[in-house]
Amino acid sequence: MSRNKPRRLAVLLFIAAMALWLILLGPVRAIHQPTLAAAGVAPDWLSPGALYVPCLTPIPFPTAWADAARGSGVAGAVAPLRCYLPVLTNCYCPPKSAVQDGGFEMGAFGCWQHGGESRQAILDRLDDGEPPRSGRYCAALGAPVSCEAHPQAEAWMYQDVDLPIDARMVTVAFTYRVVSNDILGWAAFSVELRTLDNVLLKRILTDGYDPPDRIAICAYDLGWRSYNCDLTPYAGGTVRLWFSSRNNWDGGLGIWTFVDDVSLTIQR
Ligand SMILES: [Ca+2]
Repeated sequence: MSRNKPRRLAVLLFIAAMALWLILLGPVRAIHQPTLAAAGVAPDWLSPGALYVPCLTPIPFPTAWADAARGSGVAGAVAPLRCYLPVLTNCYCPPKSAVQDGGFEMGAFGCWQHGGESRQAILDRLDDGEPPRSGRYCAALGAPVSCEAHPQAEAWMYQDVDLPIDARMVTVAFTYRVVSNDILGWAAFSVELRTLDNVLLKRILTDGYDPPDRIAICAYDLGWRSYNCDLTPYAGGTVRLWFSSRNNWDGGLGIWTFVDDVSLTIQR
């Protein structure tokens, strides 16, 4: 019995050391999200929606894998990267003075928060089979529905951004494509500027099918549209860019909207 004690202790110490290694060292990875967004490629260990907590930041780290992802083949380059400790739940993306993956080219919502009763998805083909506005992917808020009465429903997404106080001009720009069974008022695509508590600061855009005769047409496709808006008065704050596609009332006929190329231009 007494001879087994040291062995048991050694096994326990070994298990404890392995557990410590798994908890503290195993999950640590180096990642630079803007680099990923530019490359449009995420390494296979990066789980969309995972929470990445910044640790030693910034630290020098070889970027050979990032260069390989971009296809440049340049190895050995060194750049300051952030070190993140992945844990299990939602995405942690500190607000930046830029929209992170505004083209949705990571193929996942990533830094975009999203929700609602209607579909939220990142698609490489629109529901009619056409490609996104640019690149390989775009976001879809809502899904095609039959041209009949539906309950009130919404799909939304947002990203928080920092608007630097020394900005001389701040502009947000995006493209969107509304397909609506109903007329504006009953159904709409909306973009808003909000506080981080979701208090409305500015209605950036409300759009939908708005014919003079006010007669709805099933699955009316408004095509890709571009829009930009001056946000300079809000420089110096952290704000929320909120996108929503909404069947406004019970009995509405439905709407779905594609979004791509969301960007923030800051002039100093
Ligand atoms: Ca895109």
